[in-house]
Amino acid sequence: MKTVFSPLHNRRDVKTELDGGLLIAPHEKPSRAETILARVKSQALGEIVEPEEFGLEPIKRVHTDNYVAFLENCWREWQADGKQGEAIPVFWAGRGMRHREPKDIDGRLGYYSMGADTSISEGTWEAACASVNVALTGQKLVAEGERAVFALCRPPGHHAHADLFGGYCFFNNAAIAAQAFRDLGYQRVAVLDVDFHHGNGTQSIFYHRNDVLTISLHGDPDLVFPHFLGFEDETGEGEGEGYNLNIVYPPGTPFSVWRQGLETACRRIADFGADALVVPLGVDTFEDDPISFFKLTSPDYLTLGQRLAQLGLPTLFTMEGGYDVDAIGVNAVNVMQGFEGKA
Ligand code: B3N
Ligand code: MG
Ligand code: ZN
Repeated sequence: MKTVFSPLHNRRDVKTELDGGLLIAPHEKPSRAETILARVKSQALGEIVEPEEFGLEPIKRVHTDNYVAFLENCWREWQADGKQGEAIPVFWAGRGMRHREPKDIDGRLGYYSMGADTSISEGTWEAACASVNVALTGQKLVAEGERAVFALCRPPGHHAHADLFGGYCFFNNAAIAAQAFRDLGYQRVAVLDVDFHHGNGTQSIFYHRNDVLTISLHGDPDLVFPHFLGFEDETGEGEGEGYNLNIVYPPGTPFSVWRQGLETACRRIADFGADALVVPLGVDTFEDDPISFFKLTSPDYLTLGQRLAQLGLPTLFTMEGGYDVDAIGVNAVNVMQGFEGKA
């Protein structure tokens, strides 16, 4: 299987993540992608491809023009305002307030974000654009006939809404790739999010549509991020009614239970008649992940890959979460090797 990778992911190297009232060292860090790449190489998974440049047009099929402009200019504006640290939102439009874009950078940071966990600094824009190019290059390779491609995206994307960043995400790589499949003539695209966290951005982007089926298996949002979306009664709206499926699990969930949801998801995708599959892949479902609470083990990721392959669809994997850096290379590449038939 080919892997698409961009060294430009390293341009995102923030020093802060607001957690527990402290500015801690970020969980989402460059070594994550480097570790996965090293495993791709050591396992000889396949060719490693640099991304093509796709520009902003495919991004704007999913994200609003104003949000894209905000991300492009945020760091410059923050610095021009004389701020000393990294850009972190601290103000939001609470209930009863106006949801309109303010002019100043503090207001705009709040307007375009869902939390204060995700700092912005020099290079975030370049890395986020490169991550989209990685996903779109993978999408193009699949459309050209590759059975499956691993888009080693960093930063991740599945939390990003049309006009919101957060949860370490800026552009929704998986949603942009799914839209690119549609724009190339694929009629029905399925997105199966197997990251520990709800794919709230992807759900939101396609919530009113019946041409992109969105499914996410995740930790109960009553207990974990993203807190305000991802419940099982969210099934889509309007034409999209019935085209969103959330499968929610409690702390301690082992693979034997999680895989029942995977089975439900796979049957739904087959019924839908998908002609392409995008898999936002997080390995923060791992038993030793520092911020999550599922109990998957490394061999379980082989089984996951095998099951996804049985769908028989052209498949694009986009890398999302996973923070046990010692294990993410093995676990992510196990999915690819399972997909290719390794037991
Ligand atoms: O959820 C957290 C969080 C939880 C536990 C932590 N510990 C135990 C130190 C620290 C942080 N933070 C909110 C932001 C999480 C973003 C999730 C990103 C992700 O993997 N999405 O798929
Ligand atoms: Mg998920
Ligand atoms: Zn995650």
